[in-house]
Amino acid sequence: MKELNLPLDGTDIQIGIVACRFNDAITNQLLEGTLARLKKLGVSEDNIDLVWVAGAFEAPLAAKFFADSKKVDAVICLGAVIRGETPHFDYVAGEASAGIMRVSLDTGIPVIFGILTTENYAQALERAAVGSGDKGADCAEAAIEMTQIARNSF
Ligand code: INI
Repeated sequence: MKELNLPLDGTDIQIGIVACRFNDAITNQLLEGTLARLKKLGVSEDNIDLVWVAGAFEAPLAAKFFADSKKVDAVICLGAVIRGETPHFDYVAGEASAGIMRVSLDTGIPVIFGILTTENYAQALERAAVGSGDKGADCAEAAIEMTQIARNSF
């Protein structure tokens, strides 16, 4: 058995970030955590492109534009869909997650699912907050890890 021990090294990795304006206070927390961890892992600010979209429903297509450009190694989608605030939670959350997975598999570019799906606003805040859940930082790590796997596995 050969186990790959790939470095969590972001040097020379290009990242695209799709950020959702809907629930932007949550998205900004996620973004802060993502940017801080990308920097810590060695990703240069010059190698990060950020685009804002209306909401989670738009995230998959924006991710596809990034992926199709071939200018990024990975895309990170950040946002929050909160059940208590919308009767169409299942549609928005379901399409966002299915769309993101589809873009990832169709293009071969890792698209990281940093869209929180929670019962209420407090849960979303807790998971996004840099001092506690810091889901944004997890997404940064996942993006670097998947890029290293894509580059080194086969
Ligand atoms: N978009 C979100 O990102 N989060 C939500 O909680 C949400 N709610 O509650 O509806 C939401 N709706 C907007 C949607 O993503 C689209 O932007 C909109 O329908 C236009 O296509």
